Formats: sequence, structure tokens, C-alpha cells
Amino acid sequence: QPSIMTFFKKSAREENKQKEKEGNNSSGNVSGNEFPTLAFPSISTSDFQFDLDKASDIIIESAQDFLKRVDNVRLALVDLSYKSRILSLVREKAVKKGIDSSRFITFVGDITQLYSKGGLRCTVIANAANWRLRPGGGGVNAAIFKAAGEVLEVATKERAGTLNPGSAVAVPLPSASPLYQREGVTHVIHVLGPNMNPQRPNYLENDYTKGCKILRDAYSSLFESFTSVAC
Ligand code: AR6
Repeated sequence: QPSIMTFFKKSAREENKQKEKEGNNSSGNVSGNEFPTLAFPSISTSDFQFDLDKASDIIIESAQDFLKRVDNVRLALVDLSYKSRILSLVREKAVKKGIDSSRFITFVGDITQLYSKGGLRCTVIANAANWRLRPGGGGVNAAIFKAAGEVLEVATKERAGTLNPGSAVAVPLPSASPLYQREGVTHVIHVLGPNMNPQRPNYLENDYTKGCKILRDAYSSLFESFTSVAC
């Protein structure tokens, strides 16, 4: 009878095997670039169930468009696992499209521990938020609010009460926050992406014409907010 521990040990072994195969935990040039860096999760592709192939195209197009227009900044797409499908799709497409690997990277790690656990300095992090900008609910939203402490909730309420799909709001992180002190994060940008999950508000009923537009708007609002706080 396999125990829970055996299961965990096996998963850790598998992750390590995968890690060895890939050589490291990132693609792109992680060190030697001191540009302000925005770390962001793939918006809408987990709890909000947005199609991964379409999302990866939008991430690449939006990043490429942004990096053409704005110098001296860097973008890092982050996900928790080496097995992340969205990270592999984006990596493949980034290579095909010839994105500058010193300015666009993919990184495996917890977005709340990028510096302390991964050595990646990101002054600004994005959150895949809900429309009420509430803590909890799971995914990256729960992780960020938990790691940042109550000060993030208070600072968020001062900036905005709700968010429309496709928009973003940048919140300066009070220096009392553990995320500021431990990770060097100065701003959290909440982004609301399109929702393809019938159990969640603003469900788009699989309308990918609307969904893709909202996802593009979400990334462009996110990247514009990043320039306004980092440049
Ligand atoms: N660090 C890095 N990436 C993460 C982390 C983390 N700690 N946690 C999750 N991800 P999701 P959505 C990745 O579901 O689809 C929330 O409950 C995850 O693997 O967080 O936009 C909100 O309150 C995936 O690649 O966001 C909303 O109601 C990506 O982050 C709703 O979910 C986004 O997954 C938003 O759904």
C-alpha cells in the first residue's frame, strides 16, 4: 500500500529528474541583468480555465510588443512546476519568435519566494486576481495575499474596490510587508483576466473572440502599470 509519503517522494524524484533533463530551472538569461523585473503568472490559465495554446500566443505577442516599445526592463513568466505546460509552450514559442532572452525569461518557482529561494530579483510581481480584489480563493491570489500579510489588503482597498476583466491596478507594497522585506517586492499589480470557468463570475461561455481580447487587454494593462511604477 503506497503511503502519502511515498507519493510525495516519488513526485520530488520526478521533478528532480525533469530538472536534470532541462539543466536548470529557467530559460533565458537570469543573471547579469539588473533591469527592473516584473514577475507574472500566466493569467487565467488555471482556475479560470483559459485555453493554454491561445494564452501562450498572447503572452508572447504582448511581451514582444511591450519590449519593443520599452527599454531597460525585463519580464519573467513564472509557474510552480517544472511540468508546467504553459511554461513549455511559451518557451517553445519564445525561441521560434526570437524574443530577446536577456529581457524575457521563464522561471520555475513560487512567485512569493523568487529571491529567497530562486535568487531572482523582481521588484514588481503580478497577481491573477478576482474581481473583488479579495484575498484567498486559491491559486496565486491566495499565495500572494498570504505572503504579503494584511498590509496588502489594506493598501489594495485604498487603491481600488473592484476590477474589470482586462484591467490592472498597481498597489505599492508597504515596507512592513514580509514580501517587501524578504523578497524586495515594492509593488503588486493585480490583474483580472478572462474567465472560462462556469463556476466563477464574468463567465464568458467559451467565447474566445471576447476572451482573447480581454486577455490581450489584461497583459497590456499589466505591462503599462509596470512601466508606470518601475520606470
Ligand atoms: N507562484 C507562481 N505561480 C503560481 C502560484 C505561485 N504561488 N500559484 C499558482 N500559480 P490561478 P487564474 C500559477 O488559478 O486562472 C484565484 O482563486 C498557476 O499554476 O492562480 O487567473 C483568484 O481569486 C497558473 O499557471 O489564476 C481568481 O478567482 C497561474 O498561476 C482565479 O483564481 C494562474 O493560476 C483566477 O484564476
